[in-house]
Amino acid sequence: MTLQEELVSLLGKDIAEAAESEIYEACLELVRQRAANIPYVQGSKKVYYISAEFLTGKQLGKNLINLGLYDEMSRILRINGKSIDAVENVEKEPSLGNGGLGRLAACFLDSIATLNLPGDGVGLRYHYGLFKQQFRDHKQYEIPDEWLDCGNMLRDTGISFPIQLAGKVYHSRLYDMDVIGYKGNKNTLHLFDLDSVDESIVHDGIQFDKTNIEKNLTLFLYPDDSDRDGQLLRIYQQYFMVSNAAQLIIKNEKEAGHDLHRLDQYVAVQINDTHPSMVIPELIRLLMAEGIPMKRAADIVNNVCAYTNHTILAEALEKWPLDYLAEVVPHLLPIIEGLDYAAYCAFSGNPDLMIIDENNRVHMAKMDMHYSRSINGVAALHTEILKNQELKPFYNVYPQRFNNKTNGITFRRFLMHSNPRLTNLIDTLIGEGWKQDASHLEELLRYYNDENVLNQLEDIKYQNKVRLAAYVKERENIDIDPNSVFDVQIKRMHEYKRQQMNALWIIYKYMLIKNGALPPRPITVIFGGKAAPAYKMAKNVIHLILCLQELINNDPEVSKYLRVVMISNYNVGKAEKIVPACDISEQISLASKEASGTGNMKFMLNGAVTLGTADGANVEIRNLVGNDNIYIFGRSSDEVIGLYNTSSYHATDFYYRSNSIHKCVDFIAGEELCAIGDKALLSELRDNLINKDWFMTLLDLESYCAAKETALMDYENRAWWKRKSLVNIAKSGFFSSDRTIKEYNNDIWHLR
Ligand code: 26Q
Repeated sequence: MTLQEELVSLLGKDIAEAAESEIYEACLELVRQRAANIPYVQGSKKVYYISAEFLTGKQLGKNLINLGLYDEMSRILRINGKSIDAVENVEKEPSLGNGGLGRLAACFLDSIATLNLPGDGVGLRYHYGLFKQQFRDHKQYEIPDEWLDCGNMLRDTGISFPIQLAGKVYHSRLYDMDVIGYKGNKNTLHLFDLDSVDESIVHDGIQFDKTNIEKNLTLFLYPDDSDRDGQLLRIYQQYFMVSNAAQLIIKNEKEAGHDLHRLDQYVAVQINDTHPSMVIPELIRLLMAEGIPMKRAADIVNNVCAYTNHTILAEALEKWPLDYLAEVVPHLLPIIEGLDYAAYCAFSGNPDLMIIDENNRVHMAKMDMHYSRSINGVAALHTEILKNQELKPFYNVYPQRFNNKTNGITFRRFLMHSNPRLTNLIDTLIGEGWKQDASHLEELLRYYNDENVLNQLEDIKYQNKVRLAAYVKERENIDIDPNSVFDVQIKRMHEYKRQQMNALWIIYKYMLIKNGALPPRPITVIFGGKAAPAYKMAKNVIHLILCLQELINNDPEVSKYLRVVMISNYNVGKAEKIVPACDISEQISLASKEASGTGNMKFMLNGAVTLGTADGANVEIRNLVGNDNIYIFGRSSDEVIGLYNTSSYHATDFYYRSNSIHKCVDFIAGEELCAIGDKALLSELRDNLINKDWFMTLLDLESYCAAKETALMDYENRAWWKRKSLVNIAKSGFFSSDRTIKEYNNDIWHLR
């Protein structure tokens, strides 16, 4: 049967007569059938990637690409008057992650399968993923994200484990999703759930009874944990996840007839930040239940586990009160205390190295570092900061455990799927080898002086901008001009990422235009991002941006030169539409605070030029493309760390020293914006910038404005800019997650 015949047979009617939703279901079934014929990756050792988040994005398009069916399917639909985009749109996006960490886990699963390595993901089947974001009155509102109620790729396995929570036994249910590699075999993403979870307890947006564990355990991704009940629920979720993971591992190993004393020969466990850290005591507990003494069990687990750190922000390093753990997981307490006592004996009670601190809080990262064979950061600079600052006491005692694994992204989704035009051009220029070995992209440098190729690149960027402009018109009802410069900042809203600095630049530009200093070409500043529901300052920044959008786009004088768009409900699918259309990629975090960033890599791969600080993976981008092909500004991470250590940054100094900064900051709570927005919120934001500014916005503001001006001027030298764009694409191969995963395997997992 041809693909067309298969599809028609599954549909039971002609394609032209079928609705998109019917075609979607038929495609889903076709993928299921094809996947069923693909063998699982085989090998004698397997990695379990345990993560509270897997931000997979929509599955259909990616699976069709990896099965090699996408182009043919797209053609068949087109000749029948249908568009594959519309069919893919039927699928709801599983938003089972917040941002970078969750998306990284999804890219890693894609690469593990593509490289034919045995490796499964283990996580939770949240009924609601990250909330959906709506804007009303220039503010963010949160509503539940229902994703399970339409065809999805999960399969009920019938597998269940008993899980002890607060002395009561619950029975889990395991759902599996195929992870199909690109031209490769398949692995599995295991997501655990509880049958009794009840969606009807949700009310008023995303509120629910946080104490009813039976009904709420897997209801939401990361419920608000600003109060005690929220924190307890997080511990419940985390333990539920890791106990299931540990039981799955032991079950598989016993079925394979492996000797549990040699678990490290058969299994590697990667702990994705501290959220799955309790897998360490849980595995020890299960090994003890198999008759292995505690000390021996701890040694075994120590050789199995590896820990990845994704942040140096203190508030994200989990420390749970011992009595919370005593309430939720009393059976783990003797083990955690035993591990702490072992650390006490080994390191003469050095408080820096203790798992339980003097306030009886359990430091999850410290437990990870004592009981993992590998500790890694996610970009070169980040790993250096871990070794020399944040985790220094541990580096001193376990130097050989520390290593760097610079993040990566899957090019199958963030180029082949999201940017078909550029994909085709690359294929015709250098062949298809880059799809499995991204370092081949460097061959594009041959075309550095090829006028014709450079013009094609420019034309593709323009087409992608037209596509985005149409989408923005349709979804947000805002007109943007594809001939303007697209300057883009899309990522979670957080003070350290400094969207507020970009907003201050907009104010600065607005005032210049008002004073007759007109830019050579219009500029469109595009934002997208969600703020955590309880994070006030991040919500205030959204408010500011939405007020600026209203003010500027409706000002006939200014809107000819400057427009602002905040795209609502930013998610993976929207990233795929926005990234290929970007000219300038905003990566402006305060140096030292962004562990790596992965959006920066997606933009680079799609030919955008980075405007950023020397932070995270930006540093590595600069080393690859050279200073001519990136705009780096602002204080270095060493300088920033110095300022924190000596408490010598005072925002007021900068506010009073510069008239221009003064005026921009005051504009936030000035007449124009307060006529549109909420004076209290805007004033709070302004006052915070002057009196606190914990992430040093005003410190870098002037050098940011200068660097952005240079970038905008350079953009006018079209021949130059096109070459910058080409170099960025050509040098991006390093950031393929295939490269990252090869490094994890060579240095940590040693899968066979
Ligand atoms: C912790 C405690 C309590 C509640 C929530 C959390 C929590 C939740 C999510 C802490 C951290 C996260 C997510 C972190 C994250 O996404 N980090 C990003 O990871 C990326 C992949 O390594 C990096 O590229 C980013 O730099 C980093 O910010």
